[in-house]
Amino acid sequence: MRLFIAIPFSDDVKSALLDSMEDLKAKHVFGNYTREENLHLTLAFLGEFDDPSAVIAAMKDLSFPPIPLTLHGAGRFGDLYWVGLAHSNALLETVRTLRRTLDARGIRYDHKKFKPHITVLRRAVSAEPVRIKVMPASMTADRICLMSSSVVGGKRTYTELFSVHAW
Ligand code: 2AM
Repeated sequence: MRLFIAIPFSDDVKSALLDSMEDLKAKHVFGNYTREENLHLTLAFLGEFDDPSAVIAAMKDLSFPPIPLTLHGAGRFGDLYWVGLAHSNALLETVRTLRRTLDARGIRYDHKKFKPHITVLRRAVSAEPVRIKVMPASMTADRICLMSSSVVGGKRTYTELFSVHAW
């Protein structure tokens, strides 16, 4: 199964992200918008991995603080639009600890440098470059989740398999 580890968002943060998407739609930017229930912040992408219990065991070893998150900035990776986050030492330190824990257990993941971003639109098409409006929103993340990703009825669907809580 296709797995990743992510932080889920509060209703306030999701609502601010939906506002950004509505603003892009109003500016005639077309493409594959992220569905509200799929909004998340990925901390580690494991990809195809057939033993979620090994990942769950690794996550049980994890100790991390509550993580303050504030939406801040936005940008594009090619035709992918994202909303960013204000710098958070707690977030960066937690990702470091998570990756060390996965390494210690020999669990493979995508080692690309962590660039905190929330994808709001894929395969964007617009007549001209558009700035993404970011609405103010903050939360404190106190949960990290193991997610599986599959296509159900033609829709990309994320399912929470397990979660660990902040100290
Ligand atoms: P993205 O939003 O930038 O595509 C599920 O696919 C989650 O894992 C998404 O948040 C996705 O980021 C992230 N991810 C990170 N590395 C990935 C990779 N190599 N392939 C697919 N998804 C990846």
